Amino acid sequence: MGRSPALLPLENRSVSHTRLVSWNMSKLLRHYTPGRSYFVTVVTHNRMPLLIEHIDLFWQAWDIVHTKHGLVWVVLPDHFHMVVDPGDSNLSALLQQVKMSFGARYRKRVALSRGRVWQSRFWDHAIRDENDMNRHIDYIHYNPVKHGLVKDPFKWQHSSLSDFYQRGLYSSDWGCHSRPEIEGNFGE
Ligand code: NI
Repeated sequence: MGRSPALLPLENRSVSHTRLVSWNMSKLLRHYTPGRSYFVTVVTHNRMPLLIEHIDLFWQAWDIVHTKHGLVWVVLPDHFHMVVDPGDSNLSALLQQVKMSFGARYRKRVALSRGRVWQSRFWDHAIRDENDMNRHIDYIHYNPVKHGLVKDPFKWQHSSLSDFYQRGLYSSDWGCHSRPEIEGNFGE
């Protein structure tokens, strides 16, 4: 049974998402260098579920510090997973900037003068090869189902799955009927 993927309205996409749509897989792989791309998991302080409600601030924080490297991503209420190529930056410093930028915007919006927004530590894993990359891409796209937020991964708007679907990299019923077998530690 055919159906269209759940696409974000264009105005809800940040600059970096819009650019991602036009990338094809060969370009994705050209940007990906073994040992230079990292899977990261970053969690909010006390797992406060604030990211989706303030998703605009989240992408503003990314756009300010990093314009092109969020290749694969999912944002959940209390954490995010992403494949990041930090380029010439240091991964920890980059994530610290994103966390601080979001934190400042969030506190301003909710009129908090102080308070932690993020867990201080984050999980990172250097992508080893193409298989490892694919495993992490699937893990990211299946994550909203894993966390019980949706039954169909295409129903979760806050991931790069629809971009990958548009590029012909997933079938429209991927993850709906069977659970992808994805082993490993992902910093959940
Ligand atoms: Ni997760």
